[in-house]
Amino acid sequence: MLRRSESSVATAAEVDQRLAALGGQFRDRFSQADSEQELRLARADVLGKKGALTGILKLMGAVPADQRRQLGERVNGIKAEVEAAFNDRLAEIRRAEREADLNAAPFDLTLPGRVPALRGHLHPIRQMRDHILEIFQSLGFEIAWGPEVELEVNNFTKLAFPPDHPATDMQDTFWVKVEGAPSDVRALLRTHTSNVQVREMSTHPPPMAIVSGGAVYRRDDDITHSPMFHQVEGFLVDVGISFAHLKGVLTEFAQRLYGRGSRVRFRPSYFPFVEPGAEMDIGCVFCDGDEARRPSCRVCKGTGWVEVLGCGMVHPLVFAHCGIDAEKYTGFAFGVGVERLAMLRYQVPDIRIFFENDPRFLAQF
Ligand code: FA5
Repeated sequence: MLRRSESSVATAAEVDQRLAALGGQFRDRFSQADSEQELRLARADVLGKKGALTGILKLMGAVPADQRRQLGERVNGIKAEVEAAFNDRLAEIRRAEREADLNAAPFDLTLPGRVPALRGHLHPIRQMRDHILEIFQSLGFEIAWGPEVELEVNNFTKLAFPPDHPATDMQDTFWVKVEGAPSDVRALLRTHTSNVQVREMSTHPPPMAIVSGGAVYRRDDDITHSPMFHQVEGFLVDVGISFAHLKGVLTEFAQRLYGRGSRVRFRPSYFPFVEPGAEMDIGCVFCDGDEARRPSCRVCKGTGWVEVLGCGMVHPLVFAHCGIDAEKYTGFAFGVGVERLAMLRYQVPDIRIFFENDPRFLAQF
């Protein structure tokens, strides 16, 4: 076993030996490094936590005091040489990179961009909504928008829904809590786009011809009913407007959408905010009303017709609620189901497919 003085001597000799071994080999490593990353790795091999010089520095504590100073100066001198060699090589590498950049072929900002192989597009329901709006715009209607979270007064009350009307039931409607509001101020996810009628008629004097589109919400769910779906609402108010105008505009709309030969029919129906009221059906494109296929057709349920919109003459009560003189003005209104029209146009047999967002389906539009 070595005595303490012998072990110290051995350590001094070991430091000496290791310094000699380190010699100039770090210079070779640095000059072989071609990138900043390689250079930094080479530096870590010398000066990093487990580096050769760091190991030597750790031994210095065991070197006898009388030799420590001289040996320490040598070690520090080598450390300074390593740093200087590293900085010189780093400067060389950076210079070379800059030169390579300058000599590279110039980047042409005017080159056309690369077209991605797969391009997205608007959802088919959005395309359909926009198409419907465009048809009405081409017939002279202006576009207005309304909110999806609406006050009860605009969604039901001013549209003359009696307070106990089934559409206002908890089963039909998604009510929204309004923090801090008085108990008679209630809000909901709008159940139809007819709220836009109330908003526009309450703020603009006639004449007006307006269309609006967007999402609406109901507690509905089957192959032709979805809890979230889209409607386009339209209304026209002026002096002398009759049911004949309504039929003319909606028949023209259906024919522009489905072609001149398309069949439409109007059936009397009830909505609290129109009088008289009607529903417009379009001939079922799935069975085409064909005697053999019609009875088993799931989409038209054997009738040969699919209901696409509700409509009618604006009720005088609605005019009164919105401050319009019902003695002077008359008007018609309609609300179209966008998904229904899209199902018929693209022959999609189940409304839910639109919202599953399967790329194989969406890519077809
Ligand atoms: C209404 O929503 C009335 N606001 C329409 C209206 C406007 C009538 C102006 C008179 C004047 P209705 O609930 O029938 O009516 O809905 C209109 C259309 O929306 C329906 O013809 C149907 O095409 C579509 N629709 C109704 N419920 C759903 C549903 N859950 N999913 C998909 N489409 C639906």
